[in-house]
Amino acid sequence: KQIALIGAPLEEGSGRRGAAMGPTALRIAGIDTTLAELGHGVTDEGDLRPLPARDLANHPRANNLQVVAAFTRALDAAVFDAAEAGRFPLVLGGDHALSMGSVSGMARHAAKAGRPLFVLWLDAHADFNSPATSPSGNMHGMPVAFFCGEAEFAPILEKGRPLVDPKNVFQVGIRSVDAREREEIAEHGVNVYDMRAVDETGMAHIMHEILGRIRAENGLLHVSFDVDFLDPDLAPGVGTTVPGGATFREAHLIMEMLCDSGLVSSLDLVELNPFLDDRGKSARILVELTASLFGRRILDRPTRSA
Ligand code: DIR
Ligand code: MN
Ligand code: MN
Ligand code: MN
Repeated sequence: KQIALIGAPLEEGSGRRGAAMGPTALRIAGIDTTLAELGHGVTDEGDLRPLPARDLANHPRANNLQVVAAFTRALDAAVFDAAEAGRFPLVLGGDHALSMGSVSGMARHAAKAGRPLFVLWLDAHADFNSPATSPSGNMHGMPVAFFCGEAEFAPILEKGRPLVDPKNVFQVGIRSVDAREREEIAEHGVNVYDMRAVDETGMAHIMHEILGRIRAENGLLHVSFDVDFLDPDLAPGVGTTVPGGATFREAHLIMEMLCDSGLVSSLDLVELNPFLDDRGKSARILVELTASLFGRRILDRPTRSA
């Protein structure tokens, strides 16, 4: 594959400092060399540094809207351009508000190709708040509502942009959902596999179900990986840890099955906060998991189809 690394040092969506150091930590942990060693062509496009979107009014219930909007626009363009050029956009975050831009860029790319876009959301949180429902006002809790067309609270991207059908969103690992958010995800038909579902049915079964549906509909798949999907013992370098997260094996199996499926067209690595990390541990785990998504194997074995 030809992979475009796109740095998005956004932290203003998260309500605390530190996530802006994420792209640097992922580079220091060797994201570029690791992917190159697997035989991929890797181009590092560096970090986006957009100026705040002064054309937008700030919003009392959407903190730092101008900065988040600027990154959304810059990523929408950078991810779309990379995908159109036949490259795999890999976004180095940055907080999860950046997915407003990366997913929107992929939604435009998919619409142009006449294929549906699916999103696999690996997270402790559903991120389906809007300014009206959010208890915090932090925009990293709003990206799914944004790219599904719910949080149309500001003209961040042009009207009529391609949206993602909430029924094409699969959330895995969820274990912290706000009250109004819970009603919203049910109302809109988001496919949620919370940690209880992972415990009861197992990751392999869940992934077969998800990948089977995407393959049947000839979809493109965007994967958005929030560090807090993982258990905090494994990955402490994130601002919003929630106990009871995915184990290394559960996360690794997802990556191996995604790799075998050949369906993944883009990836975000988000919410890494190196300031809170334990000697680069979380950054290194993200690089390991990404390597598995891009073809690193334990042993060669016959591929089971989804
Ligand atoms: C909470 C926390 N649901 C909020 N969200 C996230 O502020 O909306 N934490 N995404 O990582
Ligand atoms: Mn998130
Ligand atoms: Mn989260
Ligand atoms: Mn709604």
